[in-house]
Amino acid sequence: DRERHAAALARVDAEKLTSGPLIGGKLRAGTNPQAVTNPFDTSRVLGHVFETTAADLDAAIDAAARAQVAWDRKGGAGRGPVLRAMADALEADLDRLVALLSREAGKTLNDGVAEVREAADFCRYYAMLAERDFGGPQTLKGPVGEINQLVLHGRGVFACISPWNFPLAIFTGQIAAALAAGNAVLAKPAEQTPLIAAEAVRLYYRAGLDPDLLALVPGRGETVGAKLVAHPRIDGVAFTGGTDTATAINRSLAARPGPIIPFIAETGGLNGMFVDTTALKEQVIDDVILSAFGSSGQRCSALRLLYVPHDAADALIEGLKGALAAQVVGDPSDPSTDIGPVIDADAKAMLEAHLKRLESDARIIARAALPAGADKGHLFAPTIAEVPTPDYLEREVFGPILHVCRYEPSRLRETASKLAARGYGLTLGVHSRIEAFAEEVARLVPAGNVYINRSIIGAVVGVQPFGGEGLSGTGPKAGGPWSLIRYASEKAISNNISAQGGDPALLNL
Ligand code: UN1
Repeated sequence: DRERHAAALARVDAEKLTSGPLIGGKLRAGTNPQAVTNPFDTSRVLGHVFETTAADLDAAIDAAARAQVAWDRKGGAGRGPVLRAMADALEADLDRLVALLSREAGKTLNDGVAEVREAADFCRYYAMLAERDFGGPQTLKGPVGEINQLVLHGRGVFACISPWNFPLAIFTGQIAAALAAGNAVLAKPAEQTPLIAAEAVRLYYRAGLDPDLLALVPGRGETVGAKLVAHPRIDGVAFTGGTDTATAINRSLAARPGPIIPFIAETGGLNGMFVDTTALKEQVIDDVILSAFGSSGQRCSALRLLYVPHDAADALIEGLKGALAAQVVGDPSDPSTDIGPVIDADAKAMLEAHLKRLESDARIIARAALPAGADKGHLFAPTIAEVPTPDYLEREVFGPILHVCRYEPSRLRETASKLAARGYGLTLGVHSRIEAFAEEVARLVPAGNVYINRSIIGAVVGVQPFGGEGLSGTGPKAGGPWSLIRYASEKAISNNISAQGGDPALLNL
């Protein structure tokens, strides 16, 4: 594996990659070229991205709206095979995609492999939902003399706006859901990761998707993203990213004249884990390190706040210190690295500002060591801090900082309620051998995903449908049985067959 990865990295390094508006299968000139660099070593330019113009957006929407009609008519069973072919194409290109994920998004090789597999899983899972009679017609029981049926259609052209932290899996997964339900898609990748997005779109084309059904429209949020969601001909928006951006999109959609369209949002979390004195210490330590520092803490599912009972706190903190010291921080494309860089200079500056706050009103417990030359990119030393209050964090701090809070078991309710009052609801962890404890915590803290005696990251498609509520998003969850519903429009057709004296078989719609 090592040699395969090294060879793929060398090939990607030798290429000059380009991303830009991909419309009808063709790369358009776009505007405002920007260099795309490696977050571990910003002196290394991987390629360039060209921003989408307003005219490009219009052209993409024209093509998409035209192509969508025939795509919707194919029905779920007709659409599934293209998504399955996409899954195969992703797997066939695994080495190259892992290399790109490492260079462009700073992913470790293990995270990269997991991400390519997740992207393929989304495609196959949504293909299965589509093929399993998605769209109907489903006949519903009603009065004698009437046929009542429910049918689902694609809504039209969906805007899919995706984040840099899963630039392949979430990018591909949103598109797969929208396509499976019968839509065409305009996909806007994160500004930091346009190259892997262009690869994914080219793979969809190679898998046999009509290129008019999927356009790539890269660019900045405040220009391309804003124009996209304000466009009068967009029929739905799927967004994964920060809570603030989701709020801005919501506002823009509310101000839009014309049709009211669905907004599917998966946003940030203020994810807690509650440990009691019956928990198995070694397992807690492993699961906490993975949950807080895996992917450099750059997952919306990542652990931010660990609540430990007073009596177990010192021993747990000691264990966490030792485990953090054993983590290797460095070049994500080196197979021995556990924790790579954060995504960009802004992310690092935000973490440094937060660290200053921790130094003044909390207590730094441990920081992992950085390798020599760490400042050629955006490495940030993973940090554990003890905070004085259960609601110390007002909002998500996206990166490798774990906050530990001691609590008095007799005041569990109060502690948990303070976290809950922040209004997020994404992931929640519990470590305990007492079921009633887990149940109580899960009652007190809202969460879309509750994990008991395990890590709180790495939701598996089809097994742990992923997504939250409140400030964490709208649902439907990704990778679950109801994932496609809000991408579709529902039509109930009621036909009074007695008035026509007809044979139901002839009237079947
Ligand atoms: C995200 O970080 O935006 O469960 C969501 C997990 C991943 C999270 C993806 N599926 O860790």
